[in-house]
Amino acid sequence: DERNGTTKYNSSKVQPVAHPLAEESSEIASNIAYHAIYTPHFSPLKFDPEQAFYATAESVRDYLIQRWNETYLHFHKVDPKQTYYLSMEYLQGRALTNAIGNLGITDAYADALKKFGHELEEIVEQEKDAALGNGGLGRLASCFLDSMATLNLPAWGYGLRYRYGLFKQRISKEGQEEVAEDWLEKFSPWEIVRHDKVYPIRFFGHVEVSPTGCRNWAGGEIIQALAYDVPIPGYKTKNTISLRLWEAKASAEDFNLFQFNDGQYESAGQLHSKAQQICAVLYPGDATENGKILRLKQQFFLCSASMQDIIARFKERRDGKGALQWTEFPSKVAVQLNDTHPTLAIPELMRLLMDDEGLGWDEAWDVTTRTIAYTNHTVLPEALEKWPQDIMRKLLPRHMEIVEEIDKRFREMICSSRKDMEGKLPKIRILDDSNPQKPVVRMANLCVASSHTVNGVAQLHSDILKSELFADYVSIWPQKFQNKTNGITPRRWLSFCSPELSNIITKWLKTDGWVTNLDLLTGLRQFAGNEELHSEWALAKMANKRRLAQYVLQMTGVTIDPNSLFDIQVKRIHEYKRQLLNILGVVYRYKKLKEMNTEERQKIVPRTVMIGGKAFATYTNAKRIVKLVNDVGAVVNSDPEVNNYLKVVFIPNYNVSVAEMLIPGSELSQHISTAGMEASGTSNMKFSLNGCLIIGTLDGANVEIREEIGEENFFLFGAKADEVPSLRTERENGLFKPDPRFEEAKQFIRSGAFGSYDYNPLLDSLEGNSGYGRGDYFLVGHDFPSYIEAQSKVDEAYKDKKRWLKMSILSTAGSGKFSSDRTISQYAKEIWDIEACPVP
Ligand code: B1H
Repeated sequence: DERNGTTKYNSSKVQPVAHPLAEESSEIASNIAYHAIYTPHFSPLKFDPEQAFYATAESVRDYLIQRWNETYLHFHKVDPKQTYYLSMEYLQGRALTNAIGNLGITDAYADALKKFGHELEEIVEQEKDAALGNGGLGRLASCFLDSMATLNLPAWGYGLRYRYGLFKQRISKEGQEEVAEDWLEKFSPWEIVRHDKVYPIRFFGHVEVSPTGCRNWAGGEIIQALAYDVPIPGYKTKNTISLRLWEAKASAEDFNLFQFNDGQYESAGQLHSKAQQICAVLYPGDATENGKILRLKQQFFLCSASMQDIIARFKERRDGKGALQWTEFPSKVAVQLNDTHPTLAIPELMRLLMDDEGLGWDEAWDVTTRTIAYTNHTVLPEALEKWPQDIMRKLLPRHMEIVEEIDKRFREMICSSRKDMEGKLPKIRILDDSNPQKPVVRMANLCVASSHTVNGVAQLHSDILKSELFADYVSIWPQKFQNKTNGITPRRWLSFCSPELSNIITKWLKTDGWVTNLDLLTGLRQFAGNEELHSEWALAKMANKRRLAQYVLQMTGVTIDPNSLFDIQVKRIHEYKRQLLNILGVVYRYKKLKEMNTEERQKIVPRTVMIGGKAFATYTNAKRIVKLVNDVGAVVNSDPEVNNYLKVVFIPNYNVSVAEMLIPGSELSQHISTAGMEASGTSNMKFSLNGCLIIGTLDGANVEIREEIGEENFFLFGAKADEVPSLRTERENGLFKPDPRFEEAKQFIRSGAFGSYDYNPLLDSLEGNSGYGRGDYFLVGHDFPSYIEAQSKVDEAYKDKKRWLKMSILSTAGSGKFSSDRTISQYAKEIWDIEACPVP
């Protein structure tokens, strides 16, 4: 090696060896050194943490590729029924800790890196988060992949390879600023480009009819979808499945050399730049006409590439096994739609079956409806997708025809066999022509009509779907509707993010079997009052709190006391999630502290309130909330009278990695949405699993968490879902009498106590009588008094250390149900009808 002796992998005297599957730390070190030299991404002078990360990742990748190949070949040989999870979002976060943890080689890698003078903890920090998602829906998809692999299920994910993921959040004097997140700046070591997996995706064009009446989509523009596979290793199994992300490309033939040579650079590469736009960013704003077309293009791009790939694989696996039987397709393929975003998979499958494979409508419809299942993730009206028919007809003329036919046949079915429902047709049909200026396609209706199963994501949410949003369909297809309460992977969200607590759990349960069988955590209940466990538990929590305090100091410059109660609310900023209720409570607490004398203050439980989350770039009130939290923090934290008793910190740029740091250090977390509005929530499960207590409403999965851990271990407040409509009506009728404490908190902000920014428009949304976003639609005023009282109960409980520790242990002990392994097993059995296919 010609490199000079200053490089660390040289001076370490480790011999570079291309030996991918060693498990001894010395062999691993050799393999890392090998990659530093032969898979180089940097000039060879340094082996700093960044270079070390890439060489380490390349080395881990060798394991993954080996297993991925074996898994693929095994599935190909056994040919089991396989599930394909279609999602516009995956929030993968970092992969290194997870990969070596699932492979069971963490210690060996830590030792290997020591030979180069590096600490594993420092190296993993080098990795950028893959943030190809917005929030819970995207993170759920990633947890599901981990469980599918761990359960050895023949199941895959399909998504898009966005060039820029979710924006990076910066906090300035103005509040939130969005910066493009360049997760591919250096490149991602985890993806494998599949140059042989390329499919043409058509846009625009027209429908041709042949003399025999066959319809065919032609013309328009064609963009290529190229596959990038991200291997997803299961925990303690060889099975390694795939997250296949599509990238858009134009082909060389589409590059007009003549124009280019003529100096017309832009028009020469027109299709290339159009292709680039498709995967440029996650969820571009859809306020403008162009934005809308682009979002619809993205959705179709995912659906068409994935369905073509699924059909190709179906054919590949039937090869040499006799004639193709399309009726067999649903016994080999299950497709799960992660919300309505991939709805176009339905008309695309119909099109491919009819126009390319020659099936008739009835046969194609039968295959499609036995293949597709749909998960609903929200009842918020603004999130229910409706696509203008004119846009769809222009971009996807053949699909619009198919959707019209599905709508027509649905109406005919109702008129012929469900006369009683005829009056409901305008509401339940797929096309909505009620506004002749702007007819739309209702994607949720299309999904319900075309899926064999429709599920909600927590019991309460599924009940609401059946009694409200989809009530009419329940009377038509009662057997379609199911619940699948969400879950989280215990690997990332306990084992790997809090090794301290994990070791204690393993010690007391005398097994680490809980990592794949989370119900075993109930075994902790018998020790919930054990003093020895208490002191170990408290030590682990304290270590995690110190690590978090260190992080907060680094990121915000604010010093927080690890002996104070760590109270956290982290999630996307949305009015229904009610960060405003949280901060109004903080403002009220601050005001009361100011009014106390020193002696009174000394009885107060010191608290550190942390709030984090991103606001959608054009969501004005959400951005005002971010600014308010920061402004309140600035005043409170620098107020010497009270800042020993209260600190308020806005955690910038909340993402998966930040969550892995925050959650283990939390003691109280807030899940305080207006009842009936949060479909499930999944961070509530992560906090609870980590022994953090919840203050929350009876909403989403909170209901089930409270059932599992016991109502005495949950700080409940607020209106119930079934009371919300009448409370809103009451409000509209001017009958709401606000609590004086609520008025006091708002007035304090209006008085300018937190600076000169005009918070009146934000606070005005909590006043008045009616209207969405006005008239306190989210019932902050109604729930404020019970919220304040629940917070007092929190303080009381925290004063009693033994009681708090017991509650904390019981939270972890009661969290077994919320493993995504349980959720995915239920999908596998009750929706997909697939079975494990472990690689021997
Ligand atoms: C959830 C979304 C969502 N529900 C539209 N719906 C989007 C809707 O980019 N878009 O257009 C993106 C996301 N996300 C969340 O799903 C629910 O709010 C949570 O309660 C739930 O836990 C999560 C997973 O089921």
